[in-house]
Amino acid sequence: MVLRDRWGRDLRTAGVTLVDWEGHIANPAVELLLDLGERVNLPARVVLTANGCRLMFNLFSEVGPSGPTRVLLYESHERSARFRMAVVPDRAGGDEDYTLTARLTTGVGEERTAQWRVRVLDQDRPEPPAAFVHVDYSQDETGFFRDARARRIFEQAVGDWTYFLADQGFEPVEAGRETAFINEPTTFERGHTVQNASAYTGYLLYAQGIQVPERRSGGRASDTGGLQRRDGRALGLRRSGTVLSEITGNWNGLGWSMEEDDDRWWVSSCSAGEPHDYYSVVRHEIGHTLLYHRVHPAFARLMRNGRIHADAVRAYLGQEPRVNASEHLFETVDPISRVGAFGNEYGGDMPRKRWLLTKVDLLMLQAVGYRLRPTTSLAPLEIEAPRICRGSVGERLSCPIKIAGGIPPYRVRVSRGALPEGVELNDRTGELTGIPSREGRYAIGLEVEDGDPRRPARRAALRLIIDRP
Ligand SMILES: [Ca+2]
Ligand SMILES: [Ca+2]
Ligand SMILES: [Zn+2]
Repeated sequence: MVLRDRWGRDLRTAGVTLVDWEGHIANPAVELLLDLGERVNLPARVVLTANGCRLMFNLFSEVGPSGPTRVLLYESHERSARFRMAVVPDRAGGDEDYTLTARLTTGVGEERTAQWRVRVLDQDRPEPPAAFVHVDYSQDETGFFRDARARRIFEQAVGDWTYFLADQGFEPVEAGRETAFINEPTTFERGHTVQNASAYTGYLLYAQGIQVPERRSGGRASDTGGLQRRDGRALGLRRSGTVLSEITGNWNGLGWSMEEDDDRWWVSSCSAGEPHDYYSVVRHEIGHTLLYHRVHPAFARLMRNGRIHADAVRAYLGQEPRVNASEHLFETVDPISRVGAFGNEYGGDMPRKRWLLTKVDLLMLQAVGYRLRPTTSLAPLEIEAPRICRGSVGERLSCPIKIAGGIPPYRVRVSRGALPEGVELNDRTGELTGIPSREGRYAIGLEVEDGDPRRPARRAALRLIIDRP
Protein backbone atom coordinates (compact mmCIF):
# COMPACT_ATOMS: atom_id res chain seq x y z
CA MET A 1 0.00 0.00 0.00
CA VAL A 2 1.30 3.45 -0.91
CA LEU A 3 -0.15 6.56 0.68
CA ARG A 4 0.15 9.70 -1.48
CA ASP A 5 -0.61 13.37 -1.15
CA ARG A 6 -2.55 15.28 -3.79
CA TRP A 7 0.62 15.79 -5.83
CA GLY A 8 1.21 12.04 -5.87
CA ARG A 9 4.19 12.11 -3.46
CA ASP A 10 4.76 8.89 -1.51
CA LEU A 11 4.27 9.72 2.19
CA ARG A 12 6.21 6.74 3.59
CA THR A 13 8.92 8.98 5.05
CA ALA A 14 7.22 12.33 5.53
CA GLY A 15 3.93 10.94 6.82
CA VAL A 16 0.67 12.87 6.85
CA THR A 17 0.80 16.55 7.86
CA LEU A 18 -2.35 18.17 9.24
CA VAL A 19 -2.67 21.76 10.35
CA ASP A 20 -4.40 23.12 13.45
CA TRP A 21 -5.03 26.71 12.45
CA GLU A 22 -4.78 29.55 14.89
CA GLY A 23 -7.99 29.79 16.91
CA HIS A 24 -11.03 27.52 17.07
CA ILE A 25 -11.90 27.19 13.40
CA ALA A 26 -12.57 24.21 11.13
CA ASN A 27 -9.15 23.01 9.93
CA PRO A 28 -8.09 22.04 6.40
CA ALA A 29 -9.23 18.58 5.29
CA VAL A 30 -6.19 17.11 3.56
CA GLU A 31 -6.76 15.07 0.42
CA LEU A 32 -4.97 11.70 0.42
CA LEU A 33 -4.75 8.75 -1.92
CA LEU A 34 -4.18 5.12 -0.93
CA ASP A 35 -2.83 2.98 -3.76
CA LEU A 36 -2.76 -0.78 -3.74
CA GLY A 37 0.11 -2.55 -5.47
CA GLU A 38 -0.40 -4.35 -8.79
CA ARG A 39 -0.20 -7.75 -7.13
CA VAL A 40 -3.03 -7.18 -4.65
CA ASN A 41 -5.98 -9.41 -5.44
CA LEU A 42 -9.19 -7.43 -6.06
CA PRO A 43 -11.77 -6.77 -4.76
CA ALA A 44 -10.12 -5.57 -1.58
CA ARG A 45 -11.10 -3.66 1.48
CA VAL A 46 -9.00 -1.31 3.61
CA VAL A 47 -10.05 -0.25 7.09
CA LEU A 48 -8.43 3.06 8.02
CA THR A 49 -8.04 4.01 11.67
CA ALA A 50 -6.14 6.75 13.49
CA ASN A 51 -5.39 6.92 17.19
CA GLY A 52 -6.54 10.43 18.12
CA CYS A 53 -10.02 11.37 19.32
CA ARG A 54 -9.93 14.73 17.48
CA LEU A 55 -8.93 13.17 14.17
CA MET A 56 -11.55 12.59 11.48
CA PHE A 57 -11.93 11.21 7.98
CA ASN A 58 -14.45 12.48 5.47
CA LEU A 59 -17.84 10.75 5.32
CA PHE A 60 -18.83 8.04 5.45
CA SER A 61 -16.79 7.42 8.55
CA GLU A 62 -17.09 6.98 12.30
CA VAL A 63 -15.60 9.11 15.05
CA GLY A 64 -15.23 8.57 18.76
CA PRO A 65 -13.02 8.42 21.86
CA SER A 66 -10.43 6.09 20.32
CA GLY A 67 -10.25 7.88 16.96
CA PRO A 68 -11.89 7.68 13.55
CA THR A 69 -12.57 4.72 11.26
CA ARG A 70 -13.25 4.67 7.54
CA VAL A 71 -13.59 1.82 5.06
CA LEU A 72 -12.17 2.06 1.53
CA LEU A 73 -13.48 -0.42 -1.02
CA TYR A 74 -11.46 -1.37 -4.10
CA GLU A 75 -13.76 -2.96 -6.60
CA SER A 76 -13.08 -4.54 -10.02
CA HIS A 77 -10.21 -2.42 -11.49
CA GLU A 78 -9.70 0.59 -9.26
CA ARG A 79 -6.41 0.36 -7.33
CA SER A 80 -6.53 3.86 -5.94
CA ALA A 81 -8.96 5.37 -3.41
CA ARG A 82 -9.24 8.94 -2.17
CA PHE A 83 -10.09 10.14 1.30
CA ARG A 84 -9.66 13.23 3.43
CA MET A 85 -8.31 13.68 6.90
CA ALA A 86 -8.44 16.61 9.35
CA VAL A 87 -8.04 17.42 13.01
CA VAL A 88 -10.85 19.03 15.00
CA PRO A 89 -9.57 22.38 16.21
CA ASP A 90 -8.42 23.14 19.71
CA ARG A 91 -7.12 26.33 21.26
CA ALA A 92 -3.96 24.96 22.86
CA GLY A 93 -0.46 25.23 21.49
CA GLY A 94 1.84 22.30 20.69
CA ASP A 95 2.27 19.94 17.75
CA GLU A 96 0.65 16.53 18.03
CA ASP A 97 1.74 13.09 16.77
CA TYR A 98 -0.51 10.19 15.83
CA THR A 99 -0.48 7.07 13.68
CA LEU A 100 -2.64 6.25 10.68
CA THR A 101 -3.20 2.51 10.21
CA ALA A 102 -4.51 0.76 7.12
CA ARG A 103 -5.64 -2.87 7.39
CA LEU A 104 -6.05 -4.53 4.01
CA THR A 105 -8.17 -7.63 3.38
CA THR A 106 -8.39 -9.06 -0.12
CA GLY A 107 -11.04 -11.17 -1.80
CA VAL A 108 -8.91 -14.26 -1.25
CA GLY A 109 -8.46 -13.56 2.44
CA GLU A 110 -4.94 -12.11 2.47
CA GLU A 111 -4.33 -9.56 5.22
CA ARG A 112 -1.75 -6.80 5.46
CA THR A 113 -1.21 -3.76 7.67
CA ALA A 114 0.62 -0.52 7.00
CA GLN A 115 1.19 2.54 9.18
CA TRP A 116 2.13 6.19 8.66
CA ARG A 117 3.06 8.97 11.00
CA VAL A 118 0.48 11.77 11.36
CA ARG A 119 1.86 15.10 12.49
CA VAL A 120 -0.43 17.96 13.51
CA LEU A 121 1.36 21.26 12.93
CA ASP A 122 -0.01 23.56 15.58
CA GLN A 123 -0.46 27.25 14.83
CA ASP A 124 -2.29 28.29 18.02
CA ARG A 125 -0.91 31.25 19.90
CA PRO A 126 -2.12 32.54 23.24
CA GLU A 127 -3.94 35.83 22.91
CA PRO A 128 -5.22 38.07 25.67
CA PRO A 129 -9.00 37.59 25.88
CA ALA A 130 -10.63 40.30 23.82
CA ALA A 131 -12.93 42.54 25.78
CA PHE A 132 -14.97 43.33 22.65
CA VAL A 133 -18.19 41.52 23.63
CA HIS A 134 -19.71 42.27 27.04
CA VAL A 135 -22.02 39.46 28.13
CA ASP A 136 -24.96 40.55 30.31
CA TYR A 137 -26.94 37.84 32.14
CA SER A 138 -29.05 40.30 34.14
CA GLN A 139 -32.14 39.88 31.93
CA ASP A 140 -32.36 36.08 32.33
CA GLU A 141 -35.49 35.24 34.31
CA THR A 142 -35.27 31.46 33.94
CA GLY A 143 -32.21 30.77 36.06
CA PHE A 144 -30.60 28.94 33.13
CA PHE A 145 -27.39 30.91 33.57
CA ARG A 146 -27.13 30.12 37.27
CA ASP A 147 -25.43 26.98 35.93
CA ALA A 148 -21.73 27.88 35.73
CA ARG A 149 -21.27 25.43 32.84
CA ALA A 150 -23.85 27.29 30.75
CA ARG A 151 -22.01 30.55 31.39
CA ARG A 152 -18.60 29.02 30.64
CA ILE A 153 -19.79 27.49 27.36
CA PHE A 154 -21.53 30.73 26.37
CA GLU A 155 -18.41 32.77 27.06
CA GLN A 156 -16.18 30.25 25.29
CA ALA A 157 -18.43 30.53 22.22
CA VAL A 158 -18.20 34.33 22.40
CA GLY A 159 -14.43 34.11 22.74
CA ASP A 160 -14.13 31.77 19.76
CA TRP A 161 -15.69 34.47 17.55
CA THR A 162 -13.87 37.43 19.03
CA TYR A 163 -10.47 35.66 18.94
CA PHE A 164 -10.33 36.59 15.25
CA LEU A 165 -11.18 40.27 15.75
CA ALA A 166 -8.63 43.05 15.93
CA ASP A 167 -9.17 46.23 17.91
CA GLN A 168 -12.24 47.68 16.22
CA GLY A 169 -11.62 51.31 17.09
CA PHE A 170 -15.30 51.70 17.92
CA GLU A 171 -16.39 54.79 19.83
CA PRO A 172 -17.67 54.26 23.39
CA VAL A 173 -21.41 54.05 24.02
CA GLU A 174 -22.55 56.18 26.94
CA ALA A 175 -24.79 54.75 29.66
CA GLY A 176 -28.46 54.71 28.66
CA ARG A 177 -27.74 55.34 24.95
CA GLU A 178 -28.16 51.81 23.58
CA THR A 179 -31.49 49.97 23.48
CA ALA A 180 -31.99 46.22 23.10
CA PHE A 181 -35.06 43.99 23.02
CA ILE A 182 -35.60 41.44 25.79
CA ASN A 183 -38.18 38.67 25.30
CA GLU A 184 -40.74 37.56 27.79
CA PRO A 185 -39.27 34.17 28.72
CA THR A 186 -42.20 32.20 27.23
CA THR A 187 -42.53 33.70 23.75
CA PHE A 188 -40.66 35.01 20.74
CA GLU A 189 -43.53 37.50 20.21
CA ARG A 190 -43.58 39.84 23.21
CA GLY A 191 -41.02 41.61 25.28
CA HIS A 192 -39.66 44.96 26.34
CA THR A 193 -36.66 47.15 25.67
CA VAL A 194 -33.75 47.78 28.03
CA GLN A 195 -31.07 50.46 28.08
CA ASN A 196 -27.43 49.82 28.88
CA ALA A 197 -26.85 50.54 32.55
CA SER A 198 -23.23 51.57 32.09
CA ALA A 199 -20.96 52.85 29.36
CA TYR A 200 -19.17 50.30 27.15
CA THR A 201 -17.02 50.03 24.07
CA GLY A 202 -17.69 47.07 21.78
CA TYR A 203 -20.80 44.90 21.66
CA LEU A 204 -23.31 44.39 24.46
CA LEU A 205 -24.72 40.86 24.36
CA TYR A 206 -27.69 39.88 26.51
CA ALA A 207 -27.88 36.16 27.33
CA GLN A 208 -31.42 35.09 28.08
CA GLY A 209 -33.03 31.72 28.85
CA ILE A 210 -36.45 31.11 27.29
CA GLN A 211 -38.98 28.29 27.18
CA VAL A 212 -41.17 28.66 24.10
CA PRO A 213 -43.63 26.41 22.20
CA GLU A 214 -41.27 26.32 19.19
CA ARG A 215 -38.61 24.80 21.46
CA ARG A 216 -35.73 26.52 19.75
CA SER A 217 -33.03 29.05 20.51
CA GLY A 218 -32.44 32.30 18.68
CA GLY A 219 -30.06 35.19 18.22
CA ARG A 220 -30.50 38.67 16.84
CA ALA A 221 -28.93 42.08 16.77
CA SER A 222 -30.84 45.01 18.17
CA ASP A 223 -32.77 47.09 15.63
CA THR A 224 -33.97 49.54 18.29
CA GLY A 225 -30.49 50.75 19.26
CA GLY A 226 -27.79 52.65 17.43
CA LEU A 227 -24.89 51.86 15.11
CA GLN A 228 -21.21 51.42 15.89
CA ARG A 229 -19.12 54.48 15.09
CA ARG A 230 -15.48 54.58 14.03
CA ASP A 231 -13.49 57.75 13.32
CA GLY A 232 -16.64 59.84 13.67
CA ARG A 233 -18.62 57.84 11.12
CA ALA A 234 -21.53 55.41 11.61
CA LEU A 235 -20.84 51.86 10.41
CA GLY A 236 -23.38 49.29 9.24
CA LEU A 237 -23.00 47.34 12.47
CA ARG A 238 -25.30 47.21 15.49
CA ARG A 239 -24.00 47.72 19.01
CA SER A 240 -26.02 45.17 20.97
CA GLY A 241 -28.00 41.97 20.61
CA THR A 242 -29.67 39.09 22.38
CA VAL A 243 -29.11 35.34 22.41
CA LEU A 244 -32.09 33.29 23.55
CA SER A 245 -31.31 29.81 24.86
CA GLU A 246 -34.25 27.38 24.96
CA ILE A 247 -33.82 25.90 28.41
CA THR A 248 -35.28 22.47 27.53
CA GLY A 249 -32.81 22.04 24.67
CA ASN A 250 -33.36 22.58 20.95
CA TRP A 251 -36.41 21.09 19.20
CA ASN A 252 -36.94 17.88 21.15
CA GLY A 253 -37.07 18.72 24.86
CA LEU A 254 -34.17 16.33 25.56
CA GLY A 255 -32.09 19.01 27.26
CA TRP A 256 -28.61 20.09 26.26
CA SER A 257 -25.34 18.24 25.92
CA MET A 258 -23.10 20.52 28.01
CA GLU A 259 -19.70 19.28 26.79
CA GLU A 260 -16.83 21.70 27.28
CA ASP A 261 -13.90 19.50 26.29
CA ASP A 262 -12.81 19.51 22.63
CA ASP A 263 -11.78 15.88 23.09
CA ARG A 264 -15.51 15.14 23.43
CA TRP A 265 -16.58 17.08 20.33
CA TRP A 266 -18.07 13.88 18.92
CA VAL A 267 -20.67 13.32 21.69
CA SER A 268 -23.59 15.13 20.04
CA SER A 269 -24.58 15.47 16.38
CA CYS A 270 -27.36 17.96 17.19
CA SER A 271 -29.67 15.40 15.55
CA ALA A 272 -33.35 14.77 16.24
CA GLY A 273 -33.01 11.91 18.68
CA GLU A 274 -30.40 13.26 21.08
CA PRO A 275 -29.64 16.31 23.25
CA HIS A 276 -28.14 19.03 21.08
CA ASP A 277 -24.66 20.35 21.75
CA TYR A 278 -25.10 23.65 23.64
CA TYR A 279 -21.76 25.02 22.43
CA SER A 280 -22.73 24.42 18.78
CA VAL A 281 -26.07 26.17 19.08
CA VAL A 282 -24.99 29.23 21.08
CA ARG A 283 -21.92 29.66 18.88
CA HIS A 284 -24.29 29.73 15.91
CA GLU A 285 -26.75 32.13 17.58
CA ILE A 286 -23.91 34.50 18.55
CA GLY A 287 -23.06 34.56 14.83
CA HIS A 288 -26.54 35.94 14.13
CA THR A 289 -26.13 38.67 16.75
CA LEU A 290 -22.68 39.76 15.51
CA LEU A 291 -23.24 39.72 11.75
CA TYR A 292 -25.72 37.24 10.20
CA HIS A 293 -28.82 39.38 10.73
CA ARG A 294 -30.33 41.89 8.33
CA VAL A 295 -30.81 44.55 10.99
CA HIS A 296 -27.07 45.08 10.60
CA PRO A 297 -27.28 47.46 7.61
CA ALA A 298 -23.91 46.16 6.40
CA PHE A 299 -25.25 42.60 6.25
CA ALA A 300 -28.49 43.73 4.59
CA ARG A 301 -26.43 45.46 1.89
CA LEU A 302 -24.60 42.20 1.09
CA MET A 303 -27.89 40.30 0.58
CA ARG A 304 -29.25 40.73 -2.95
CA ASN A 305 -31.49 38.34 -4.88
CA GLY A 306 -30.91 35.62 -2.33
CA ARG A 307 -27.13 35.74 -2.55
CA ILE A 308 -24.25 37.30 -0.63
CA HIS A 309 -22.34 39.84 -2.70
CA ALA A 310 -18.87 40.24 -1.22
CA ASP A 311 -15.69 40.09 -3.29
CA ALA A 312 -13.51 38.14 -0.85
CA VAL A 313 -16.27 35.60 -0.19
CA ARG A 314 -16.88 35.13 -3.92
CA ALA A 315 -13.15 34.71 -4.54
CA TYR A 316 -12.88 32.10 -1.78
CA LEU A 317 -15.98 30.09 -2.72
CA GLY A 318 -15.79 30.57 -6.49
CA GLN A 319 -19.37 31.87 -6.44
CA GLU A 320 -21.73 34.08 -4.48
CA PRO A 321 -23.26 31.92 -1.74
CA ARG A 322 -27.03 31.65 -1.50
CA VAL A 323 -28.62 32.99 1.67
CA ASN A 324 -32.16 32.35 2.89
CA ALA A 325 -34.68 34.30 4.98
CA SER A 326 -33.06 32.98 8.20
CA GLU A 327 -29.74 34.55 7.12
CA HIS A 328 -28.28 31.06 6.67
CA LEU A 329 -25.75 30.12 3.97
CA PHE A 330 -27.87 27.02 3.66
CA GLU A 331 -26.00 25.19 0.90
CA THR A 332 -22.43 26.42 1.29
CA VAL A 333 -19.63 24.06 2.21
CA ASP A 334 -16.35 25.63 3.30
CA PRO A 335 -13.98 24.53 0.49
CA ILE A 336 -10.89 24.02 2.65
CA SER A 337 -12.30 22.26 5.71
CA ARG A 338 -15.19 20.63 3.78
CA VAL A 339 -17.38 21.52 6.79
CA GLY A 340 -20.85 23.05 6.30
CA ALA A 341 -20.73 26.85 6.56
CA PHE A 342 -22.92 29.02 8.79
CA GLY A 343 -26.49 27.72 8.58
CA ASN A 344 -25.43 24.56 6.69
CA GLU A 345 -24.12 22.73 9.74
CA TYR A 346 -25.90 19.53 8.73
CA GLY A 347 -24.11 19.64 5.36
CA GLY A 348 -20.52 19.16 4.26
CA ASP A 349 -18.29 16.14 3.77
CA MET A 350 -16.93 15.74 7.29
CA PRO A 351 -18.56 14.09 10.34
CA ARG A 352 -21.43 16.33 11.48
CA LYS A 353 -20.79 16.64 15.16
CA ARG A 354 -19.88 19.86 17.00
CA TRP A 355 -20.56 22.88 14.73
CA LEU A 356 -17.48 24.90 13.89
CA LEU A 357 -16.58 28.34 12.70
CA THR A 358 -15.20 28.21 9.18
CA LYS A 359 -13.00 30.48 7.12
CA VAL A 360 -16.22 31.64 5.40
CA ASP A 361 -17.24 33.23 8.73
CA LEU A 362 -13.98 35.17 8.92
CA LEU A 363 -14.43 36.51 5.40
CA MET A 364 -18.04 37.43 6.23
CA LEU A 365 -16.95 39.27 9.41
CA GLN A 366 -14.55 41.26 7.28
CA ALA A 367 -17.16 41.87 4.57
CA VAL A 368 -19.57 43.52 7.03
CA GLY A 369 -16.87 45.81 8.39
CA TYR A 370 -15.14 44.14 11.32
CA ARG A 371 -11.36 44.37 11.46
CA LEU A 372 -9.68 40.97 11.64
CA ARG A 373 -6.40 39.97 13.22
CA PRO A 374 -3.96 38.36 10.77
CA THR A 375 -4.50 34.76 11.94
CA THR A 376 -2.98 31.83 10.06
CA SER A 377 -6.07 30.71 8.13
CA LEU A 378 -5.93 34.08 6.34
CA ALA A 379 -2.18 34.09 5.70
CA PRO A 380 -1.29 34.34 2.01
CA LEU A 381 1.21 31.90 0.54
CA GLU A 382 4.63 33.48 0.04
CA ILE A 383 7.94 32.42 -1.46
CA GLU A 384 11.11 34.45 -1.19
CA ALA A 385 14.35 33.64 -2.96
CA PRO A 386 17.64 35.57 -3.18
CA ARG A 387 18.06 37.25 -6.57
CA ILE A 388 21.48 35.63 -6.94
CA CYS A 389 22.86 32.57 -5.26
CA ARG A 390 26.62 31.88 -5.60
CA GLY A 391 28.52 28.67 -5.24
CA SER A 392 31.63 26.91 -6.44
CA VAL A 393 32.27 23.63 -8.18
CA GLY A 394 33.10 20.95 -5.62
CA GLU A 395 31.88 22.95 -2.65
CA ARG A 396 28.62 22.51 -0.78
CA LEU A 397 26.00 24.93 -2.06
CA SER A 398 23.40 26.36 0.26
CA CYS A 399 20.73 28.57 -1.15
CA PRO A 400 18.04 29.53 1.34
CA ILE A 401 14.49 29.81 -0.02
CA LYS A 402 11.85 31.10 2.39
CA ILE A 403 8.30 29.80 2.10
CA ALA A 404 5.63 30.97 4.52
CA GLY A 405 1.88 31.28 4.99
CA GLY A 406 -0.73 29.27 3.15
CA ILE A 407 -1.44 25.74 4.31
CA PRO A 408 1.62 23.51 4.82
CA PRO A 409 2.95 21.12 3.69
CA TYR A 410 4.15 22.76 0.49
CA ARG A 411 5.10 21.34 -2.90
CA VAL A 412 7.93 23.15 -4.63
CA ARG A 413 9.11 22.46 -8.16
CA VAL A 414 11.44 23.96 -10.73
CA SER A 415 9.11 25.64 -13.19
CA ARG A 416 11.76 27.17 -15.45
CA GLY A 417 15.34 26.26 -16.29
CA ALA A 418 17.31 23.30 -14.96
CA LEU A 419 19.39 22.93 -11.81
CA PRO A 420 23.17 22.45 -12.13
CA GLU A 421 24.34 18.89 -11.96
CA GLY A 422 24.77 17.85 -8.30
CA VAL A 423 22.25 20.36 -6.94
CA GLU A 424 18.89 19.19 -5.62
CA LEU A 425 15.65 20.87 -4.68
CA ASN A 426 13.89 19.88 -1.46
CA ASP A 427 10.32 19.76 -2.74
CA ARG A 428 8.86 20.50 0.74
CA THR A 429 11.08 23.40 1.85
CA GLY A 430 12.35 24.78 -1.46
CA GLU A 431 15.93 24.52 -0.20
CA LEU A 432 18.61 24.07 -2.89
CA THR A 433 21.54 21.98 -1.71
CA GLY A 434 24.29 19.77 -3.04
CA ILE A 435 27.75 19.94 -4.54
CA PRO A 436 27.68 21.39 -8.06
CA SER A 437 29.99 19.61 -10.46
CA ARG A 438 30.02 22.11 -13.33
CA GLU A 439 30.49 25.88 -13.51
CA GLY A 440 27.92 28.12 -15.17
CA ARG A 441 25.03 30.49 -14.80
CA TYR A 442 21.58 29.11 -14.37
CA ALA A 443 18.31 31.08 -14.49
CA ILE A 444 15.86 29.17 -12.33
CA GLY A 445 12.14 29.64 -11.73
CA LEU A 446 10.60 28.03 -8.64
CA GLU A 447 6.92 27.44 -8.06
CA VAL A 448 5.20 26.58 -4.78
CA GLU A 449 1.73 25.21 -4.10
CA ASP A 450 0.07 24.61 -0.72
CA GLY A 451 -2.90 22.76 0.74
CA ASP A 452 -5.43 25.07 -0.90
CA PRO A 453 -6.02 23.45 -4.29
CA ARG A 454 -7.69 26.57 -5.71
CA ARG A 455 -4.92 28.94 -4.77
CA PRO A 456 -2.71 29.84 -7.74
CA ALA A 457 0.92 28.76 -7.40
CA ARG A 458 3.40 31.43 -6.22
CA ARG A 459 6.61 31.87 -8.15
CA ALA A 460 10.13 33.11 -7.52
CA ALA A 461 13.09 33.60 -9.85
CA LEU A 462 16.79 33.37 -9.01
CA ARG A 463 20.16 33.07 -10.73
CA LEU A 464 22.55 30.38 -9.64
CA ILE A 465 26.14 31.32 -10.38
CA ILE A 466 28.56 28.47 -9.99
CA ASP A 467 32.21 29.53 -10.15
CA ARG A 468 35.24 27.56 -11.11
CA PRO A 469 36.84 25.68 -8.18
CA1 LIG B 1 -6.51 25.85 16.75
CA1 LIG C 1 -3.73 23.56 18.72
ZN1 LIG D 1 -29.62 30.36 12.61
